[in-house]
Amino acid sequence: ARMQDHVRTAYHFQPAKNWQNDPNGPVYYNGMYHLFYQYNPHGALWDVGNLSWGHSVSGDLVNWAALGNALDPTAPFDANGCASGSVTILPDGQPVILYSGIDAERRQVQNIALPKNPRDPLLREWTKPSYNPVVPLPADVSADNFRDPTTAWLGRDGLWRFAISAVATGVGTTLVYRSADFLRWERNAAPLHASRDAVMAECPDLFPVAARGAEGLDTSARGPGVRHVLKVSMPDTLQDYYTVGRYDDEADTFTPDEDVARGGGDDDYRSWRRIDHGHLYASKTFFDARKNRRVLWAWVNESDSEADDVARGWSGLQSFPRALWLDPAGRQLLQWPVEEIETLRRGRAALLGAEVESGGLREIGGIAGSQADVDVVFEIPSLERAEGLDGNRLLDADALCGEKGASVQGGVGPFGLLVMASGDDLREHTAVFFRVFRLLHGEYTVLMCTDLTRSSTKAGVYRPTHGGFVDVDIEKDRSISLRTLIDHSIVESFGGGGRTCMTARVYPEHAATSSSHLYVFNNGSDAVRVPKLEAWELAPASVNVVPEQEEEE
Ligand code: DQQ
Repeated sequence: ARMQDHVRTAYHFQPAKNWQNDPNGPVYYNGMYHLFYQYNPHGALWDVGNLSWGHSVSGDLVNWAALGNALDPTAPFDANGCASGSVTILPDGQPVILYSGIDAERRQVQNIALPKNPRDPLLREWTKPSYNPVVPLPADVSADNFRDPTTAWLGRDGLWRFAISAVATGVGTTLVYRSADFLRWERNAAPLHASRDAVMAECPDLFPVAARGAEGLDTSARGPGVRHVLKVSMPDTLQDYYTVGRYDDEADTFTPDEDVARGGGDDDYRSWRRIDHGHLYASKTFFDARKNRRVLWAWVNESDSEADDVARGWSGLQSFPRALWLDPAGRQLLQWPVEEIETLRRGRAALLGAEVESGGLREIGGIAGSQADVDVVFEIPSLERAEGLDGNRLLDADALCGEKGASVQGGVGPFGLLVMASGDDLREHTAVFFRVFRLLHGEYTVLMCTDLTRSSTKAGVYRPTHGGFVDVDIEKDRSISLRTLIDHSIVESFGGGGRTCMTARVYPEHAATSSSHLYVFNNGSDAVRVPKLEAWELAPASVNVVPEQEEEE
């Protein structure tokens, strides 16, 4: 029998074993959800020569059945790895994979793959046509900087387009290719977007959002009432950035909305908004026609040591799938765990109309704290004692959360949750909390933090403080909500109704032998009210469970 693995999650997507990274080709097809993912079938660590596409299917985005690999590096055009890519459903219902191969000469090229048997409802086997690559490496693009094609969309001229990351003549750029038949592709002279940076932005995603309402749109949607989001992943900061803007569907260019460009200007992705202010990368969305929503997946890697990953035999999670849409003001995305998570809810604990005094700590008992879904609203009776903040610290949320951690007494806040806490003495705990500041000109701002400094007593674990401001009008609202999903070694938090999201990895040692606790705390100077707190224990989902007899290969 295998040793109990207290780091393994209960309802997050993981293969049964080995390394996974980027989500690839998520799609709703023929009544089923598919998730492909970057997978090393040979071990728990990253290995560029061993990039395959793992493949699982689900009826509900919660329970997953593992299928055989969809792609392995077997052909001359992907001999050194099948890197990231997407799935597009053609108008006749035919799904197509578009992916980056690292070819026998180590050039990055773009390939397609088709279902071997189009009548197989599970799309188990994929064929890579021998005429690949469909897009060879362009002359002005460096060999190792041309990858991660998006889901394609159809223009009003009847041509397909996809976007892809490249470094072209030394400039980090997102290119657009067009095709009438999905086989012969031509590059648009103008890039979709370029930065002055020499760093390649990975895993681009361009998708439409409705100007109003939470409904998602098909990737080819256009017309009045449709706006677009461009998202990229930056390998130097390991963060995903996005901005809302205008996509010109004739010129195939994207212009960020001016009021969204923050700090460095719109050609520096790092000044854009963040998909998540914690530990999350390589996100990718798809349109879910079953529920008319757009859903985001993302890779959440480990932050303990490689030796630990090898000992456990696996590495990497996918974030819990999130529905996303534009906030009513049109400036930012709202993200929220897909509602199917509620099918896992079992025991419930609640606080209704409680007051948490200055220095207060209240346990939310009666449910398993290591597998929980917490939904809480904090009401702020007075902003009078808010701490002052210099405006230049607004670009510095991580550091600010470091200086003003959960145990540093403040004015309005810190208040929030302590999760994955050891019950005895709180020796180990992870704090997710808010702190309200008053800026010099009198406006208020809300900082959200996930403080990992006491998340684990184990040596060699990365324990940062994650921070982000929450774009709400606290003076008007006088309350702020927090939703937190806890799953053994991952804590995903959604502040202000999904305006600011924060994912963290935690490795508490107490969880190996004892249960984890959940608390509400307030280290501000005044009491805060908790008009509503509901917490549910979540049952384990069935995620890629391998039948006993198949376990040894
Ligand atoms: N990982 C993939 C690349 C992508 C990077 C390879 C992002 O295609 O650019 O596994 O994590």
